[in-house]
Amino acid sequence: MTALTLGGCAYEWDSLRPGPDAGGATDVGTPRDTAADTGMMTDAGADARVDGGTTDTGTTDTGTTDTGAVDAPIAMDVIDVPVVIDSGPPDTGPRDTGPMDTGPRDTGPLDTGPRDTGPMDTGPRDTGPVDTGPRDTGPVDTGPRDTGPPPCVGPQCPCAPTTPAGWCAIGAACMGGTCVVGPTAGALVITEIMNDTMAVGDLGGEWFEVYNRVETPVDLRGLRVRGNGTEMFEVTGANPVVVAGRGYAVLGASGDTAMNGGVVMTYVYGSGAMNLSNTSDVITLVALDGSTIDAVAYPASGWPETSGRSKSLRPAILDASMNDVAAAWCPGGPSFGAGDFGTPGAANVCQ
Ligand SMILES: [Ca+2]
Ligand SMILES: [Ca+2]
Ligand SMILES: [Ca+2]
Repeated sequence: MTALTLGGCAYEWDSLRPGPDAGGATDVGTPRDTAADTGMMTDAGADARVDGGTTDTGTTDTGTTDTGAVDAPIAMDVIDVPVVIDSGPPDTGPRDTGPMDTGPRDTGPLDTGPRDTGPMDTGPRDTGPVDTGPRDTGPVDTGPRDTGPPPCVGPQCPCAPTTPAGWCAIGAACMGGTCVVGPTAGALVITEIMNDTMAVGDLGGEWFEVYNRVETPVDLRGLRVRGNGTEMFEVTGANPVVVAGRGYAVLGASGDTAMNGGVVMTYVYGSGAMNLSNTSDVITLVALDGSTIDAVAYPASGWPETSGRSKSLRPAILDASMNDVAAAWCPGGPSFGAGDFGTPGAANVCQ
């Protein structure tokens, strides 16, 4: 038995070791020495060492060196959660109450489903309390006032020939949704002239007809029309004066059907602006740039001239150059309105 002397007191060596040691031949302390305690000068073994890892699941320490495996640190699992962001335009329907909708826009009359994510609402008009999206395209708007862009009007408007909101300037054609500037010469053709009425007075009954040769509707505003002498008027107005593609427009002295023989005018220039002589006269259509779109000059003789019948360009001839000669014209019919003859606003008929 080994003794240690401290401060004059003698202690038994084994009583200072960690854990109880019986001091006998066998070490029964905790942790237990694995080597036999000889109870002599030294304890050949050593108490278990502490592993450097977080948890030791390896083999039991047996000696002075820990030869067991060290547990790998536990890595924290991070689970990615995808976040879906609605990147579509504002919802133009009533406030949605459902979950996220990734399908196309609703087209029904009432939107009670999930939020729209499509690009454009082409269904019926909104009926909800607040409309902040693009302008409705449906036929009837029963909801509050739209706050989207107003419908396009005027010659510079983006064209859309299938809707009434799209037209181009005279001579321009709509290609791929864009008005492509074209030559104005010949873009409109003077096709019919009612210069000598019978059923109604000339003052309110005169009119002439023009044909739009292109498929794109045109806005006539800005068009100037010259007669003989100093006669001239310009087509103006707050609203577009539209001629359908491949369609006819009638410009007349009066918009009163009781005075004009029963013609629905596209544009009324007023009898003070221009008169159409019963003998010889000229009508010239002038574009914004001053160039001539079409002109027709009829002389006092040689051209069809019958009181109560229009001068009608033969229906197979819809050309601004070919309408310069007498042979291209014929007396018009059938009777319309109050009883004069012609086809205001429609394809010509020779009678
Ligand atoms: Ca006349
Ligand atoms: Ca001509
Ligand atoms: Ca006609």
